[in-house]
Amino acid sequence: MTGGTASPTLSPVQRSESFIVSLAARQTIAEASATSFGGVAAAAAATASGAVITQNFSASFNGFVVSSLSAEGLLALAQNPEVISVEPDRTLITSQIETRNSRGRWKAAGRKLHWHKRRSVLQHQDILSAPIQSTPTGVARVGGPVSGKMTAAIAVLDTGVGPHPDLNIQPGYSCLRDGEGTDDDSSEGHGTHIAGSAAAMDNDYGVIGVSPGAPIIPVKVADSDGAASMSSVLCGIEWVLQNRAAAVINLSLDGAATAADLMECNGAEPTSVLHQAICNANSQGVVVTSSAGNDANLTSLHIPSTYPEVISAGSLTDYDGQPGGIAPATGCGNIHGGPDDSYSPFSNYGNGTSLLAPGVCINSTVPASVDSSGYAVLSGTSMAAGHLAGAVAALKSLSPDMEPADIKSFVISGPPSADECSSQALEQPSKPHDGPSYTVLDTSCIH
Ligand SMILES: [Ca+2]
Ligand SMILES: [Ca+2]
Repeated sequence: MTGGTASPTLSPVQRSESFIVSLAARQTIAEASATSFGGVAAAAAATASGAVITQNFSASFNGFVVSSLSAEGLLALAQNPEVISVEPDRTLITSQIETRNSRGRWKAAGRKLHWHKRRSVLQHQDILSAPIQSTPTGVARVGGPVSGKMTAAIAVLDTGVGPHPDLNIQPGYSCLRDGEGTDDDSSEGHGTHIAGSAAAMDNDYGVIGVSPGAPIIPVKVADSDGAASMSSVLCGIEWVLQNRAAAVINLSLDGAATAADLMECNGAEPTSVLHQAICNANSQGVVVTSSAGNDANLTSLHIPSTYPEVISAGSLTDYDGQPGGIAPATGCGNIHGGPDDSYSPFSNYGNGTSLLAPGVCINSTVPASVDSSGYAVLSGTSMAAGHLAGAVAALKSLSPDMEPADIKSFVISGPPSADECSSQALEQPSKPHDGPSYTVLDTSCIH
């Protein structure tokens, strides 16, 4: 719903419990509270609706989240000239589809390790046996871990991350306000698994990520079922930008695109608040990566992957960490990944898909509450995004001043022409759907 004089349709949005209000850029939050919203608040009070501002935003976008808004208050807000848009809060879900625990797979158990911190429910698991470090197929398939000091932090806006000793987890933030902190309490270990593909540490146990040991900033925006409200996702982006907490934000989340989502940032017609927030993150040098989604349909119908300012990963099926398509399609669990080195059948495709990265039968870190070994196999475009986020963090670590648009160009098309790597032939696997082909993530020219 846009502001101005147009009469909004109230029926669809009245079902929302809260609304996200975007204000004109020149308007500060204080001014909004004192003037524009004061008028609305008065209207709300007049109808005894008890509208409450629950979150304020200034770094990701200019605006607030309001709850308990009456129909009259909503109408007044939408017609307020300082209000750019009012959109109902909506829900995104995590983009992971399959799991298989790795319990029992690791017979060459090596050293013992301690979890650095434990949730109370894990306290009986004081010491765990961990496997000797191996390079997961997905990390090998994209060219292996990048060498160098990985200093660029990755904010994983997800179900939480860890605890996990094979990850360099730094203090983060929970937008859920559930008192549970930033540990990953999802049944699959979704956020933790993504963090491992991106940045598991190079040590003598477990796995190694694309950007080994890069700081992981857990930002919990999704509940244990993998559902994230739009306001929580915005809260996470706001926190990262306010605190300059990370160089990369990964959103392995998927929601349905609306007409507003397809509008340009800062254009004549307002775009969605999430889109504007991601553009604003870009303008502050923060790269946003995402999953294309697992619906086997058009990426352009999904957020955040449809936004041009996001780098989004579709899923490549690979079973052996090597190109060539010679590995048997044994798969894992019940996943139908299709043949080796092909576009995964479940992956979204088409415009908005930036590139492909491995997303089938990926072994990575999970909390001990998911698997006592600390490692498990998952599939989905979420996992593809984990590899992509790691590659972007490696680029930002080695070239801190590189702009988000240049990083997107690099990971899709290879380095600039002046680079010694520029003549590399970027692999384009056959496509199962109508539409363009995509290159496969390749770390070999990140140095
Ligand atoms: Ca490791
Ligand atoms: Ca292969």
